[in-house]
Amino acid sequence: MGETRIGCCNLCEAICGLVLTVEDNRVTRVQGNPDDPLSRGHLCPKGVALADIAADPERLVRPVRRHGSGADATWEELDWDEALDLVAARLAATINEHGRDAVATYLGNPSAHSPGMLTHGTAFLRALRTRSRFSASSVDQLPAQLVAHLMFGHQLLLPIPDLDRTSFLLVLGANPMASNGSLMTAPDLPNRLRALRARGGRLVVLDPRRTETAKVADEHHHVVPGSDGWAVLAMVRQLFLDGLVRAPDYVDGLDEVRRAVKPFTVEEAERRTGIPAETLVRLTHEMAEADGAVAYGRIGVSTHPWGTVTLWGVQLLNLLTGNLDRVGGAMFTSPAVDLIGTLAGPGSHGRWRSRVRGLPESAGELPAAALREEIETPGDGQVRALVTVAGNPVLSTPDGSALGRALDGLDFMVAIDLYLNETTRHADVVLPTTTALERDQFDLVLPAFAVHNTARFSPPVIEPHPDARHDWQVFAELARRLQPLLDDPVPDARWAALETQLSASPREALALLLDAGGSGVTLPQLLDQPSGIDLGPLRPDQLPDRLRTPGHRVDAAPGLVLDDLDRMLATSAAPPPGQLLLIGRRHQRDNNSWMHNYPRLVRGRPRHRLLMHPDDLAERGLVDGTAVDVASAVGTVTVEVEASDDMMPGVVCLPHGYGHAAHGSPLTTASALPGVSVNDLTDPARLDVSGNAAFTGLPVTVTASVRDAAGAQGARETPGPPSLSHAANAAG
Ligand SMILES: Nc1nc2c(c(=O)[nH]1)N[C@H]1C(S)=C(S)[C@@H](COP(=O)(O)OP(=O)(O)OC[C@H]3O[C@@H](n4cnc5c(=O)[nH]c(N)nc54)[C@H](O)[C@@H]3O)O[C@H]1N2
Ligand SMILES: Nc1nc2c(c(=O)[nH]1)N[C@H]1C(S)=C(S)[C@@H](COP(=O)(O)OP(=O)(O)OC[C@H]3O[C@@H](n4cnc5c(=O)[nH]c(N)nc54)[C@H](O)[C@@H]3O)O[C@H]1N2
Ligand code: SF4
Ligand SMILES: [Mo]
Repeated sequence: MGETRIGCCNLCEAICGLVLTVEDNRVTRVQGNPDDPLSRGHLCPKGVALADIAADPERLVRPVRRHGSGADATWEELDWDEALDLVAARLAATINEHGRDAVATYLGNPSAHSPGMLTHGTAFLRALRTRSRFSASSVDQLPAQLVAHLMFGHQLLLPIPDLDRTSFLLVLGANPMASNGSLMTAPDLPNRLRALRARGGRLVVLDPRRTETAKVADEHHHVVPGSDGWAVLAMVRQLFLDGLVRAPDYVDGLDEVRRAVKPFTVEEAERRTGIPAETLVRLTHEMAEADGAVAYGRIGVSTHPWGTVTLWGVQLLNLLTGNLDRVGGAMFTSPAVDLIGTLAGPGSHGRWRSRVRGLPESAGELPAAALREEIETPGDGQVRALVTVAGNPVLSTPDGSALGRALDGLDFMVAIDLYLNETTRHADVVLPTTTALERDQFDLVLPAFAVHNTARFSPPVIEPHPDARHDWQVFAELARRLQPLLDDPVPDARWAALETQLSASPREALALLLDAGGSGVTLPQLLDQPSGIDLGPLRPDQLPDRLRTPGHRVDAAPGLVLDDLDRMLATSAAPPPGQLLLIGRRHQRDNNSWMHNYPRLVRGRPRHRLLMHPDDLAERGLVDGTAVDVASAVGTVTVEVEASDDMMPGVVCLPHGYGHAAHGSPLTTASALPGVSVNDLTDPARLDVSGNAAFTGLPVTVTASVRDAAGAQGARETPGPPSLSHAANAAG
């Protein structure tokens, strides 16, 4: 029964190919596509739930406008023209009265997975011309982008593990068995890791929790959260000491690196990280001597007080062991569409500063952790209107509760989103868009991070709802309606260029980008081969040509990073007395803060609990399964605790993206789900030098709950806005 269509999943970076069964314009079956050259039939439970997104009766298809607020809010449906005119008029009024920076934007994670966002959303942002730009990048991968910008000359020149050919993979702060890989597009991770070990390769994991990935590794070491920089820099130092440095001749700054890592001895690293000194020495030698080795660090070392330093150290390990740009090492991809030199700029840091805290922009954006204060602090340039796109910063950025309160003080907020969520429920107007299965779907970004070069285009699998619009149509309409209302419109020549960009559909834009990419792949070929085109394994020996630095040289010793070493050296090794260090986690069936309203994904064992080592429970007289109060400098939440000997003693763990009930989610299934928002505890003052939020290693206390267990579902209202006085020694 039904018709078979080839499509793809856009929910995570693995970009799996799908075979879908469609009956009466409904997806009735989702399977992995065995003919996809990258995903080879892989599918995870979230991919199956793609069908639920398109069919969900609680998903918005028409614009809605809020009347009243908080629990009393009601939502009125608007027709598209009325809604778009209203939004353009309110944004124009704010800009005309208060200036362009008075409109802030926040782009959430799924915007990277929508072609229309990348082709048309970017044009809309350019039409707004605001410096108050925020996104999920600064609660995610900003340090990796900054390191690539500084060392290799472009924020997207990210070295990718050559997973299918490496013989030594060192993983820091990533759990690809649950996340399916990130800045390493690698669907079918379990089989790829099995193949690594079958060919005699080794997998070594450093993580404060014995994760699903650690459990399939050859070696796992617990590491004190936030301390990884000591481990990697001690390994770099060891390479120099033991004469193992094999850097290519296009590298500058090796002497500075050698001097800078002097204080990072393996003995001190042992004190800081908990990893024995002799283990660090051995791992250094194993990596240097392997036939193709690569170190890879992700969220656990990116949302980290020293994310930039640590990821710099990770790239130094690859570079100095001769593994950059080498088969089996850390390699650059050759995607059909090259974003470098087309849609993406080279990156930047510190070209301007945030108004309130003076934080430097990075990659043209300000830290998401600074959005609340920019809304609440009066004065010139105060943010008075907000545009969110596919995001949920109330659950996903530090001290989200305080941000939620600040949103109610805005003059105007519009959200471009599929749902009323914990953030968009504060909006005045929500403009919904079609979902991935209803639009042309192709990846502009993720093939640039993939472990194998492929290209793929998927036409719509089902017809969109007749009242729904594509995101690119919404962006184009908003930009066109805004322009004539501005006292100071976009100058003619620039507007003409934007109008050209807005009037091509994403499909047409793709054809042009493919031409510019020079890979030889054309749109007709992609349409002809819906399972995707195999462009071969990652190619070695692209350096130094591929580098975007002046003179095509790697800068091994960027000043910004070296300066931050002093901040790291100045911290004490002793953990705060009586406190535990909080880390996060992901589960295969969670997807950041959304998809909790699909019953098939939330079934089963509870996943929201605080994980704690049994010794830490015993020491506090706490009992497995009971409610505990978890308190940080920012707030307190009450949640059930679960004993887990996977945890490093002294470390506790909560997932992000929960706390729907306490944050007023109107969605039936999600709001009935237990759990709290970890970002009611995280601290906007803790930042990496890039401006990225430092979620990990947050000091907390855990005590038996003073509230009854029934209260264990809610976040407690946190008293007043937190003090930002410790911002100066942020991330301490
Ligand atoms: N403490 C802690 N906090 C974290 C993290 C952590 O590890 N620990 N991780 C961080 C990371 S890595 C990320 S990426 C962020 C994610 O945080 P955000 O990007 O702020 O939010 P998401 O949870 O991804 O919410 C996505 C929203 O986009 C909507 N959406 C989905 N698809 C589409 C679409 O096609 N079009 C439109 N217009 N909307 C769509 C969904 O309905 C949902 O409301 O969270 C961060 N927050
Ligand atoms: N199922 C699922 N898949 C996802 C997502 C999802 O929400 N659900 N989100 C997607 C997104 S937006 C992203 S960015 C990626 C993230 O992809 P990953 O980085 O693989 O994500 P996590 O599973 O959060 O893994 C982070 C690991 O870091 C560890 N960690 C925490 N602090 C430290 C530390 O200080 N040092 C070290 N060494 N380790 C530490 C944690 O214990 C955890 O195991 O996943 C993507 N894939
Ligand atoms: S691994 Fe990611 S891309 Fe693949 S099916 Fe699951 S959610 Fe979709
Ligand atoms: Mo992310």
